[in-house]
Amino acid sequence: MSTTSRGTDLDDLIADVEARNPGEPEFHQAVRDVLAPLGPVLEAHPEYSRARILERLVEPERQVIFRVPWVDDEGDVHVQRAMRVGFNSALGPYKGGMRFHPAVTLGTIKFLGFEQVFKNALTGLAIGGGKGGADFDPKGRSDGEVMRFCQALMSELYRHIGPDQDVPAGDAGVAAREIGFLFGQYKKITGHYAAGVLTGKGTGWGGAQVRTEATGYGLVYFAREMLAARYEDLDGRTVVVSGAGNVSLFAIEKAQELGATVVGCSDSSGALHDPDGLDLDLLKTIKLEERGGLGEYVERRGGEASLDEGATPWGIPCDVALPCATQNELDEKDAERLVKNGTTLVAEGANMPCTDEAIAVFRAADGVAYAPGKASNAGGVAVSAFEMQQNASRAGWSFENTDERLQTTMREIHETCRRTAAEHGLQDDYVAGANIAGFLRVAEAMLAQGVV
Ligand code: NDP
Ligand code: 2IT
Repeated sequence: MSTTSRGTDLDDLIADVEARNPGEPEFHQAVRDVLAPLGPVLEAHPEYSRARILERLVEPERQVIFRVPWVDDEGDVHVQRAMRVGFNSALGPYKGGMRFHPAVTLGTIKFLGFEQVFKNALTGLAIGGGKGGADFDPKGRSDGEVMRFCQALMSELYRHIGPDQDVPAGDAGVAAREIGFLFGQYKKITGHYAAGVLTGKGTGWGGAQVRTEATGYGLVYFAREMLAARYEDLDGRTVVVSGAGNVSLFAIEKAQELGATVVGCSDSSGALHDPDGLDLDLLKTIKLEERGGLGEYVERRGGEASLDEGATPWGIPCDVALPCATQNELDEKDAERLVKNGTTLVAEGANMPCTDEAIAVFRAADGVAYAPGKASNAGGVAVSAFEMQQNASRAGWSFENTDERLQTTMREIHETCRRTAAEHGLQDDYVAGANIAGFLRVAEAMLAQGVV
């Protein structure tokens, strides 16, 4: 890999990150992915190396880890570990979601926080990068249990967040219900109705229209731009998404609206194949209202719908693949199957869903366009930033207006990725375009703000 003018080898820096952050492979992976295309940029900008921009970027500005004890419906006490990482505030307050999942570790949150820095930069909005979460498993928990856990978590988190400091939102396992409970407890403790302290609030009390739909819709808007770049559109295409959560369901909705047939999705029980096209109303009832599994869908839908238990959906032939479940859910074999089955577009709805080996397969394949999540799933955080704007001005935008702005934002991110890649002699390279463009915006702000 390239050497910067100060003599800092990028490989040395990655080795240093690995040594200083042991046992955090996802964080190492995210750092590697961002740094890989930066060699020529650092050569062109020796001032970044002199100011140690990269060394500062890979070190979170702050990390808070705390205990969350809570009581379940039977009266048993549980102890969870929660955390919030403020990664970079050069462009604005720390901004990023909270994830509730039993597998959450500090390494997970650091990888997500690091990605968020560059994603947020790509939106062109005034938001820094941060992320948080807890190893709490919401599956099978009652509303009362989830409320008590959220209240216990906020009893510590409240002192670290604020509309100008750090603004959490949802991520996997955290959506409108949890944001409501978190906000209620923040208000109770502080005595302030600081609407801009959290985003993803209910639309009746400070939440932005379209925030619920924004990541999935934005992903499909981005895919539409990728297709348009080669004079194609979504109409008549076959699509497969993974996951059946917030991002997936609204990606399915928008893809269907734009004329695609979505024939597969997945959840933790397995891969659902519905050759007639997914019945989204039924899927939403089962996944959002009943919090059930995809086996229910097969029972109630009938026809040719089937569930392949424990499988990923990447064996289902499709033109467009949208991984929207979780990190590293699509590996090299999955990528090879997709390419073999004729998939020509892969856009990430989840954060880092494709392994490095899978990405290499897509990039080497002829005629396959691949977009990394930090570009294609930025619609969610963009509408979160719109929510902050509305909260600060005590205004409310309509659904149509917000959706229009989301479309514009996704079009601009797409354009930024392509232009930046082309400027560096890398035609159609969304990976290089996204990482370089995100990096340049953050680096310039850090340089201007001095050594802090
Ligand atoms: P949700 O919790 O709403 O949904 C996640 C879905 O993926 C669920 O259906 C879940 O199954 C499934 N899933 C999770 N892990 C696995 C696995 N190992 N194998 C198979 N299925 C799995 O999360 P979101 O939709 O909010 O987030 C999904 C991804 O998108 C995450 O990577 C997140 O970071 C990213 N993202 C989210 C944004 C947002 O606004 N929410 C914004 C940008 C990115 P089950 O239903 O059985 O639990
Ligand atoms: O990964 C993400 O971009 C999110 N989970 C959304 C973050 C936000 O602040 O809306």
